[in-house]
Amino acid sequence: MLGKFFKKPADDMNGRVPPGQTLTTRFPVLTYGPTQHYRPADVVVRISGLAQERSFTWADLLALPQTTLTYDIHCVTHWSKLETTWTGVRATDLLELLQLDPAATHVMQHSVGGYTTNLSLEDFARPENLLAHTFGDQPLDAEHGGPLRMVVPHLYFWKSAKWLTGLEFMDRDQAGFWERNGYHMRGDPFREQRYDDDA
Ligand SMILES: Nc1nc2c(c(=O)[nH]1)N[C@H]1C(S)=C(S)[C@@H](COP(=O)(O)O)O[C@H]1N2
Ligand SMILES: [Mo]
Repeated sequence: MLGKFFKKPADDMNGRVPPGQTLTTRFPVLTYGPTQHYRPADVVVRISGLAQERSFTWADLLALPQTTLTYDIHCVTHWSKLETTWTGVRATDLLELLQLDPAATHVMQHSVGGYTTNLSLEDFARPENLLAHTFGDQPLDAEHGGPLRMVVPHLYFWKSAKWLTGLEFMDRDQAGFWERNGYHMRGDPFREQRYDDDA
């Protein structure tokens, strides 16, 4: 089933490629349901739950420091893509502007269309995580979550919500869309945490 675009890595590149993954040079689209279409003017990231409520518009986000980072991404459907370059606002830069309730330990990402996915605060607050609007040197395509998506590269890619609309802070871990449907609560690709019964 390995087609033209997928190749098994010759080796794991000294641990760079997680177990059970094959490399692709394409950029597959993985969406449950339709691609959502919304415009930059409609982008609002709403902060809710155990944090002082506030909203970030497109202009607000672009006024924050912008960071460009290159890293590998890993989808639970067994493809990995090396060296993807993204630009956006670091999750840690956003967090500095928020007033979190000290009880907050987890965060739920919300998307246009109702997709959700959960993270621990520790997994969210990593300096490589971006609220990204640019892929390579182009505005992020709608099918990949543009105008704005999360990119959380150390976890399987379902943990990176496309068409981000909200971050809800919580005092316990709650399952998002795929997590309710059998996926792992954390999703570390290097531990192959694909399904909820994986260690
Ligand atoms: N809103 C939303 N975000 C989503 C998804 C989705 O269906 N809806 N799919 C997730 C999954 S399973 C993956 S692998 C990645 C795919 O991102 P891509 O389509 O840019 O490759 O987005 C994640 N974020
Ligand atoms: Mo996925």
